[in-house]
Amino acid sequence: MNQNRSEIPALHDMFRDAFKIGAAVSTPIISAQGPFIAKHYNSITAENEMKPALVQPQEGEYTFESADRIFEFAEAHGIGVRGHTLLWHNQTGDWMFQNAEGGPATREQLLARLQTHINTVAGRYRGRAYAWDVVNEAIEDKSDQYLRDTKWLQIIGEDYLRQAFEMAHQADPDALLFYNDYNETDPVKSQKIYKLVRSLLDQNTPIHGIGMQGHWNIYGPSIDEIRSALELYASLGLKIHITELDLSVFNHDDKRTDLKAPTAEMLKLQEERYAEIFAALLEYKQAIDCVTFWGVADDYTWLDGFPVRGRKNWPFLFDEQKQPKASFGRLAALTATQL
Ligand code: HXH
Repeated sequence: MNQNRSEIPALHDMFRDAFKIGAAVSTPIISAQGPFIAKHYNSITAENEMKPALVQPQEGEYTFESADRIFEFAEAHGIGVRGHTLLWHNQTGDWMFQNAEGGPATREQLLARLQTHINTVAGRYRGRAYAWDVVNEAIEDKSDQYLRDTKWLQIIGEDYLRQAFEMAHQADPDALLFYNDYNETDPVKSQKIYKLVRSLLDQNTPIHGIGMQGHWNIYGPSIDEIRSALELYASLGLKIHITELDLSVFNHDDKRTDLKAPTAEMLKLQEERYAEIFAALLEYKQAIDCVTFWGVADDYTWLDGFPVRGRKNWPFLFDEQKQPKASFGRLAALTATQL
């Protein structure tokens, strides 16, 4: 866009009549890019710094410095915080699942640790996170299995899910509590997510929303698939947050590593996709109350290391110099006419 920085509208302001616009951050990124983040985003999520292994690396040994700084930054700028995440099968210390001898913990032991973890973490920030991803990625990808075969499932059994939400609600009664997952537009997986959340609701579990991660790319999923998933989840009467949006410029099976910059064709496709995806999200603005990008701008994305290590990716609305891309202009035009 051929504009001065001062004339560039704030991204979150473009969407003020629809939903909050968030970004995943880290403490170094907040230090380096605080004013840029505060200008464009009104919600933030810690990419890593509130995950179980980072806040409780060893039993009873809590490291809250980074998480505290993220809350302080947010509060100094009137930005909301989405907590991520209280229970996951990844980035959780091995100690969580082990007894003193290194064998498997018992159900009672693991439930007690879960209770302590959630009480300590969600309780520390009680009233300060407007939402928490309580459980991340508990559904199996293989179509013939329902729940992911994790230590949580093996040791506690299916009710670990309900228990986690009950504990989170007790620790922070005002926070909106989310179930968060990826491949959430897949027709088979989305039915399993629906089934899980339906069963939690049937047991009067305090769950308030579904987090659709949105790790998509410039080729898919199709808008029809995205719309069907939104329709299905909205039919539960819960809120939907898009929690980790990024549009990779590479297809799943593209393993190229030679590009130094996105091609013109990639940027064109990305622009079209951002426009059509946000048009669909605006149709569901009644159900959606936050759309979070899994990063701030193209200078850093977790996709630089996944699924191909060391391969640069350019998934966002702002380029490596923090300048708005053509995609940003399309969203400015879309919101000017639709909102
Ligand atoms: C998210 N997982 C997490 O929620 C977030 O906390 C993290 O910072 C980044 C992304 C997405 C994800 C899920 C499964 C996965 C990879 C990424 O596992 C795969 C491994 C190989 C191939 C496909 C998926």
